[in-house]
Amino acid sequence: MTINYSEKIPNNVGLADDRALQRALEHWQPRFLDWWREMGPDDFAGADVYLRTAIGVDAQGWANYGTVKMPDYRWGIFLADPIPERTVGFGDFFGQPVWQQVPGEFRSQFRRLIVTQGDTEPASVEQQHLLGHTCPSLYDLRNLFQINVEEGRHLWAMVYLLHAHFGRDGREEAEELLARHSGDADKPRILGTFNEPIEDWLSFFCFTYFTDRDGKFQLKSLAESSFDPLARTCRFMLTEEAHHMFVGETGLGRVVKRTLEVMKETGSDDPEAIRRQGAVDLPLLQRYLNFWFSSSLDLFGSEVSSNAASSFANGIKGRPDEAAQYQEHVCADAGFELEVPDDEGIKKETVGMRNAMNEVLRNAYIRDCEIGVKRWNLQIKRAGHHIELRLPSSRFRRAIGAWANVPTDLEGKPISREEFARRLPGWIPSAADKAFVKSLMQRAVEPGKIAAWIAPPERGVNNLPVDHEYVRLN
Ligand code: BYC
Repeated sequence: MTINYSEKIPNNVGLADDRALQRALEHWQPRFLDWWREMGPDDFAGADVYLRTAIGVDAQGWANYGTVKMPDYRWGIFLADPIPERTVGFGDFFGQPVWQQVPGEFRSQFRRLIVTQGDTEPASVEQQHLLGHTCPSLYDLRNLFQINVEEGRHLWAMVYLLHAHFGRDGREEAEELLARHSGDADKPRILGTFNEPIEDWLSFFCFTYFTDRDGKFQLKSLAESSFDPLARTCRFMLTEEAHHMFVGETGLGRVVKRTLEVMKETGSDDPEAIRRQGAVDLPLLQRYLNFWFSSSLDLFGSEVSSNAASSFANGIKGRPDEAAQYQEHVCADAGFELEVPDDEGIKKETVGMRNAMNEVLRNAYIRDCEIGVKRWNLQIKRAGHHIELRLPSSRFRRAIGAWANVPTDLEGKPISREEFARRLPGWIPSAADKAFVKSLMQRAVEPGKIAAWIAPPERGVNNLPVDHEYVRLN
């Protein structure tokens, strides 16, 4: 297959003049398309979808909007503009010029991080494979597909780095990114949350709220990297990522809005009464939040991590907004106080700051997650109810790190294993909850029509009306 580079693959990495990169991509691109057809949105290859496509890195005009069939989407490769005379912003090489090539001694560490980042992108597309069939509106269907094609582009972004900077190993890793699959018993995706099924749109909105937000924090940390092509790639990815979190936050806000309308209509906050009207009761929503938040917390890794310490020391992965948010960028002697489990329950322990970088990121992430929850609670309060949605403790239901498999309640208080097993079904979605949510997932595909469990969006996409035919099903 011959590729017309500037036409087919919008890029600012000089692809037309780089034979080695062309050869690697020529080999990989048909495999990517096979993967997309098999694992991407099921059944919508012929649909005309109103999508934005990244065409450059100019803040004013970085994307085009237009109607596209998804397999014809132009997955491009972009690096944000270089920062002149950029220097290493943290760790042992602080203040030295950044690197345009990967230093040999850090090669495997960089490869591991780029592969882990790359692995999540196609994983999320796989998780969302069937959702199109049960979309609550054409507006939502379009947003799902927008996210899917952009996750595809984020995979391209990581594959570009592997092909351009990691030689044969990189090419092999790029193939493997298409060979592992979400939830596959033999070849699962690398990180836990990306093997969780997303079978309904409530999960999809939780995933885009919580899990895409992990993406924001990880990408911001990698955007600080001393390996400049990685930093610039991630900086540009963040432009697209913002929309994914917007879909999550407004999606959950619209669910809350509809539930409040039903509570008003029925004059009751009884979950059964709300369910009879085909809406999501708030305790049910709370259980979904508990599930996806606790799973996404694991994505930051262990509280104490020698990998994180050496990534920071070597200038490989920093903290989000390192220059603006932190005073001290070397962190060689600083300590960090952690709460860890012990026989008595909880004890405090001080570890080296560099070893605690995963926890530093997790804490910043938690603060960011709280913003949306506050907004939804304001909606609830304004409607005259005293119910509050809450994020569970970061100790609750963890599978990675110091709190892995330590039974606690939602407040993070250690409890017995028996009590945990008994109460867990009331804390995360039960089989009956999931069956109920599934029963709500009736497809709405007439322009302007919205499923009964969610309020319409406040505005459409790119100044178009909400009832625009965002997807034409052919
Ligand atoms: N599940 O020292 P540890 C996104 C592994 S989301 C399974 O604790 P470390 C997106 C870890 O890999 C952002 N395994 O932590 C969102 C390591 O394994 P190896 C994705 C886990 O090394 C939505 C071992 O445990 N990007 O973009 O500091 C849609 C010990 O690790 C988990 C990144 O994560 C887990 N939850 O790792 C689409 C950035 N957590 O290597 C896209 C790249 C840890 O010993 N990754 N492990 O076999 C990283 O920066 C780091 O690898 C981690 C922390 C953040 C994962």
